[in-house]
Amino acid sequence: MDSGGGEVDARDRLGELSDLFASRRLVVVSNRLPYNPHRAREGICYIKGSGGLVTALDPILRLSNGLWIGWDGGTGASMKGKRVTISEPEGEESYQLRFVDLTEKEVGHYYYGFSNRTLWPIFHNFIGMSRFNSVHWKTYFKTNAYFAGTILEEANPSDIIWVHDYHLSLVPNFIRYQNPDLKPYFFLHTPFPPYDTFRVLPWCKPILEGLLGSEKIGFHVKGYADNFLDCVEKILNAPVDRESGVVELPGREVKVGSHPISIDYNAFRDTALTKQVMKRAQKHRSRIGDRVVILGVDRLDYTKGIKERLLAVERFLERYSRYRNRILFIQVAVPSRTRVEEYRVMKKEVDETIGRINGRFTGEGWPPIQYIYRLLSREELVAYYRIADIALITPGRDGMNLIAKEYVASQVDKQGVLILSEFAGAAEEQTEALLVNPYDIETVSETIYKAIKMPSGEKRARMEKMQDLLEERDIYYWVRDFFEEVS
Ligand code: ADQ
Repeated sequence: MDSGGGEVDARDRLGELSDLFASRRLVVVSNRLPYNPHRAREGICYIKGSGGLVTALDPILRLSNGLWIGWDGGTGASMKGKRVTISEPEGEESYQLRFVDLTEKEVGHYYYGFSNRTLWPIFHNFIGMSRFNSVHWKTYFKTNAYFAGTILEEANPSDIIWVHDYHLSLVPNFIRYQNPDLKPYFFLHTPFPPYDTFRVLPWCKPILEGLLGSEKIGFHVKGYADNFLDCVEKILNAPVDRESGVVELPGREVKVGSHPISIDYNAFRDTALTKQVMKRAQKHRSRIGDRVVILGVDRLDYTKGIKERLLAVERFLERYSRYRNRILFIQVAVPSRTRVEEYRVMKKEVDETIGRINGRFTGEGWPPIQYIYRLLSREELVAYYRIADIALITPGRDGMNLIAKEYVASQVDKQGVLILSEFAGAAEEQTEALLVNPYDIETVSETIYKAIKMPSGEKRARMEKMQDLLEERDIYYWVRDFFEEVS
């Protein structure tokens, strides 16, 4: 996704906050850098990632002459602690990347191990999937210290340091401990679990202490912030003020707030209106005919509820037999964390379930499920959003879920229906969606029927309300809202 307008656009949309970033350098820290280095014949080239965070922060970093610190993702073009300047596209301000170099072993233990086999499942309330391994923890600790060391080398007290996500939960305290003049901000992109879940983690205390090195900690929704405050109170015995969202520590306060992340609404809407996307969408339609298109898009992750969703589609086909051969469920999945055992097992299950359902319901050569297992370009993705009569977004647990928002923004004809899990952070704002419990297969299948039967006027009214809110609370609103009280 490209916002298209670059720095000028970002200035406009950041409002007064653009002055803050123009006068104080923004230093973003995340596990992965926004650009992936690749070895090409003419040297190393940098390919921009497609995530929402990159899209939002790229123009802000440019106007701030900022710096992004992170790992290169092991793309094979080892950057060994290098610093490079991103000066493309021509004519726009540049900003810098500082590479944090990780060994294979560190990647295995810190990233695939503690981050993705311990914290990821426990933060999503999948306790049974969490692995507790003290070697992974030690490497996580050391790697966080290493990231913090890099920040200490690069940053100065006038910088705004913004650390992102569960991979780096210890970084804020490491920074503050070594240089109290540096004041890091933190945003967690996953949910934060309730006390009874979080306390199961043998390292729950140092994780909380690590996060509390921040000036402010942001969560997507109030429920996650409340869970965090509960844990701080019960595990660390620290006084918290729930009303104002503050943890009181000796000599300072940590602010805790909810700031739902969003998307570049205008960019998605504009992409949906391009000739290129319309052509693609028409091509799909002429292939599919007037069948009802139901769409699921996810990173292939066990938290996204793909298996249960497939079972709900199967149940729908059982219950509403007249719709056999009259619907097409398109599941788009992007490969994810394929080195982790749980993800490989899950992929096998999804493959088999799709095969079984297609085997069972394929009539006259038309299988009810089309499965696309790869990363799509922005245009390809938006073309699918455009033709989807129904988006079936049913994670078992999800910090926010940007697909739900991208679907709404791309619905320029306002005739789509969003079926959304009540366990996604997005459900708190997208209240005009049909909200479902993704584990209740029967009700999800019924809701698909309800969505098919929804009158056109109701579809339009619901979609307009969701679009209005999203247009106002886009990704720039998220940044403004998070940094509102910083001067
Ligand atoms: P994710 O778990 O990665 O993010 P999500 O919010 O759904 O989940 O974002 C996925 C992104 O990947 C979307 O922008 C989407 O367009 C893109 N994507 C997915 N499948 C794709 C495909 N096949 N091809 C191309 N692009 C694809 C984490 C949290 C979420 C939270 C975000 C942001 O788990 O809950 O919303 O961070 O904070």
